[in-house]
Amino acid sequence: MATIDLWVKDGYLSTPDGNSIYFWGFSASPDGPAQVPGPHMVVQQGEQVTVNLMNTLPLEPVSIVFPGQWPVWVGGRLARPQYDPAGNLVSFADHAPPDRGVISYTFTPERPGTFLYESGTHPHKQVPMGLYGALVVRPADYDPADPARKTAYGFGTDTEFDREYLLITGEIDPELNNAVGEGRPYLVPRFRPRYWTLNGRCAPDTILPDRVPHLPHQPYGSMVMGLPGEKILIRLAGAGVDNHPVHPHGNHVRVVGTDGRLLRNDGTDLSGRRFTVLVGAGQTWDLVFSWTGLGFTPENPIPTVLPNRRNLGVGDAGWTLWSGSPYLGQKGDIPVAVVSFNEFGEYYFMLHAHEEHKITNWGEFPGGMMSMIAIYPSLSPAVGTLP
Ligand SMILES: [Cu+2]
Repeated sequence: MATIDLWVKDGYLSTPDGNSIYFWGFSASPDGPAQVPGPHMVVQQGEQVTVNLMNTLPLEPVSIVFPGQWPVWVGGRLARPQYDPAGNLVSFADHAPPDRGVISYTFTPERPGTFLYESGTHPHKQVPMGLYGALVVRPADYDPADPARKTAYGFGTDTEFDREYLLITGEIDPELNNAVGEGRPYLVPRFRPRYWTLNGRCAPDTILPDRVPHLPHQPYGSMVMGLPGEKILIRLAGAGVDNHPVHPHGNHVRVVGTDGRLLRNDGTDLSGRRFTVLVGAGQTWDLVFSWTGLGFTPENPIPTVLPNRRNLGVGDAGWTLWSGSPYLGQKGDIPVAVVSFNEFGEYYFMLHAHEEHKITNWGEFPGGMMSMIAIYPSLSPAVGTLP
């Protein structure tokens, strides 16, 4: 049995343009900071999960809904919607009352996959305020020590992976956050994001490591790092209200699952390669990606065919992330007027929302929903490991 304790708190998010935005988030401990997204929940198929929620907000009840999980129990009965005395729907599930109220949910995940969890109380306000996170359900036969059983969907499902990343999309309209923080009304139809986030961060903060000290409320980075030929599992989850075309620049991914369902119909493999994956609001996608270097193999590491320069992180001074060499692991000549910023010949490809107004921070490029896929000549085995 897994037990997960979450505290609802407030705090201030940091954006790369210097803004500081009031938010609500889940915290993994009574003394720790609220965070966006909430702590990753990583659980086992068939194992009972209890989530205890403690709500420190002074005025708002808060609940959690677990899309894709059923039944969810509260105190020995099914979780059920909550209404105020006037009969208005307040929550889609039993909630923790404001000012240190508590609630416990219990469920047993039947299927492996990637799922969201989020507030079911005033969700038009509480979810954009930051009360969301992701639930990863490991298949029952998951064994990270056995390559055939280190999978997203179980032995024999062709979803083996070497490293895995969880990228959760979201949007921030600071007007909403400010209004909530100041107790002012806010018209939801006027929702107009100024920031678009991956794991609660805007580019270029997205490429920083996990748990950098200056981003206490945004602990998860979203740079996808791997070695040539490795199978890299990217779990995408759309926690916001908008749809985002996520584009792993210059690379195809194989889509193997969606909404916690393996893309397979009996014996028929329904997985397929895509250049851009549209992450719908509330959807999840599981992608397996391998960078093969257009001919790279460990036996024949050089020369690779040079990736198209338009697909690499090459740009104005300050935005070149490429040594100019086709030889992974070495540095070479670079195009005239660009500067090398990589450390040991690695390749960087952008991973970004292909609606390009979303790769800005309040109108300024670069920013927003953008990260990098980095292919290194060597990398620690600990990189790309979820708890
Ligand atoms: Cu692109």
